[in-house]
Amino acid sequence: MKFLDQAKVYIRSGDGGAGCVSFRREKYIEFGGPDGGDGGRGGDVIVECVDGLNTLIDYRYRQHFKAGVGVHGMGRNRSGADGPDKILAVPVGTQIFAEDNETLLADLTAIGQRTVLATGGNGGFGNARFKGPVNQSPRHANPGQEGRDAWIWLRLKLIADIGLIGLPNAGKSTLLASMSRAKPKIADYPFTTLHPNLGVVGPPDRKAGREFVMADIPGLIAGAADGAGLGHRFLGHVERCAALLHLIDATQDDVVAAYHTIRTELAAYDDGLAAKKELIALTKTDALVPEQVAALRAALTAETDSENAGPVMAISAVSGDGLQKLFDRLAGQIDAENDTAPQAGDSTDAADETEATDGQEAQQSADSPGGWHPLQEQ
Ligand SMILES: Nc1nc2c(ncn2[C@@H]2O[C@H](COP(=O)(O)OP(=O)(O)OP(=O)(O)O)[C@@H](O)[C@H]2O)c(=O)[nH]1
Ligand SMILES: [Mg+2]
Repeated sequence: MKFLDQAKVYIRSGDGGAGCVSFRREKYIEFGGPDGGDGGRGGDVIVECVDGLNTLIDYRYRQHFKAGVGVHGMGRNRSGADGPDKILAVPVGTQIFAEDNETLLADLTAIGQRTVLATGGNGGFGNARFKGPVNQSPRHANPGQEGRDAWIWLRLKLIADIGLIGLPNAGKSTLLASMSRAKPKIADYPFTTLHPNLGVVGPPDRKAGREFVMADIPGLIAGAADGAGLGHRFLGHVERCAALLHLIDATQDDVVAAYHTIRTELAAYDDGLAAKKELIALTKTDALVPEQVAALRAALTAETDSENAGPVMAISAVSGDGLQKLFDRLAGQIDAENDTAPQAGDSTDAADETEATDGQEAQQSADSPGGWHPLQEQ
């Protein structure tokens, strides 16, 4: 499936149906009276987080989403049907921004989470509602309220447990391919990977048990903050990882400089990312003799912040050396992070908004159309 992490779409909630003006007129019935029904409510536009998606590619081909309109009320006190809601299915980790691409409207981080983006218009009251002791044959009814429309941005930030970072050609995709069933493109030239890949990593000994998700993103180079290479564009996808795995190619000339290049770019992107727990692994050790590997590890250990990073590991994605140890450390790190991280109360926003919608319906009054500002509730 093609990867797309940003899309702009148009949404419109349904108009409410109009109320009806009608009077009962039947043979042998003396006092008919008003019997115009209410209009139906327009449908909402709802965004819902679903399982089994990891791209927004569907939104490249379809950009307009309109909820159904409410049906008009009819005589004999028949109310119009409500318009059906329109549900936008998005992958976990999608954020919804207003048209300015800055104002965050919703952040969907758990499967099943829903948020109403635009509430449908209320249906108008039929003339039966306006009957009173003074005016017993009202000849007016309310029109339905109009739906709301807006352009919004969908932005996907993948949610993986481990994010792979490193210079181009460091062997990130090779490691993902050897530890999971993902099949990213691998080649010995820089910028082979042009978009993030995800893989479910299981234990290298293939015994059932612990699994986690690892994300491979395109390589970073010096000056990425200023747009060099593919720039910082994909770093957002590792923002929410429990930990980063920094891969350093052991066969290059200066491993310490490579380490600092990436650290500088992380710091330039965001302080939060630079402070994130980072494990460091020297890779391609199959191409070197053990003494060389030991020397490089010592050089790197001296440079790195061992409190954050811990001991530098040595692995080879090709021969499989060190992968079991790497797996154990990554799994341990994810567990440690999950224990300390506060449990996110994800669904509260969505629940609040649904309640608000119900409240608005109750508020509807004949004269003043209930105020509803679906795109302003921040
Ligand atoms: N000998 C050896 N070669 C490796 C190892 N890991 C990766 N390589 C080689 O290194 C080259 C680059 O590997 P990739 O996995 O494409 O590197 P990458 O970090 O994903 O690179 P970009 O996607 O361009 O950022 C390929 O030719 C791989 O075969 C390893 O453990 N040992
Ligand atoms: Mg790659």
